[in-house]
Amino acid sequence: MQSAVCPGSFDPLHNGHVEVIARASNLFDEVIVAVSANMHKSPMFPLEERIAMAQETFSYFRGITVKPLGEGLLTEFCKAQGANAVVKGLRGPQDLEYERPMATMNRHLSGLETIYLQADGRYTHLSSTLIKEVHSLGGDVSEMVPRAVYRRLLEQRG
Ligand code: COD
Repeated sequence: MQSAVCPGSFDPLHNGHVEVIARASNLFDEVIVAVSANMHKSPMFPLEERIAMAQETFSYFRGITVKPLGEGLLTEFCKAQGANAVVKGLRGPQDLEYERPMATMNRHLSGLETIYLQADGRYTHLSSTLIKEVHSLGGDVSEMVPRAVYRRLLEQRG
């Protein structure tokens, strides 16, 4: 069985993430969405809530599971899960510049391969950071995030 891991902070998950993860699930028997606890900044949503939003969203998909990435190395997580590849979405050259050293490091550490999927043109402007900013300033992000996320964003606004 060929398994891949799609790691990220997913703070919060948005439709660009969902589209890439869904496409990864067409290429692999199993896709594990690994939600990172190790955030450089304090997240808007705690890990448990980011996991719950992803679980609700991907419950409608076959072959996709959601797990906490934990505090350790991605390479160790992949080994423990029996996954032989990591799948990342690329919006453009800046994403590639950001991802390239991590991919090289992961291959150096354990031979883990990284596969890049080009982001769909409908979603290349989406980032969790921009979505949080637009929402906090009163903008409508309902078309940019899954329903499970939008509901929680509205709850946060009160
Ligand atoms: N369309 C398509 N894909 C997108 C879009 C979009 N609009 N926006 C983002 N993506 C992709 C990103 O390129 C990324 O591949 C993925 O979605 C997740 O995005 P984020 O922003 O939620 O995730 P990051 O960048 O915060 O996640 C960083 C990791 C958790 C993957 C990284 O820190 C990591 O691997 N940590 C584990 C510890 C470790 O092993 N460190 C050493 C690394 S060498």
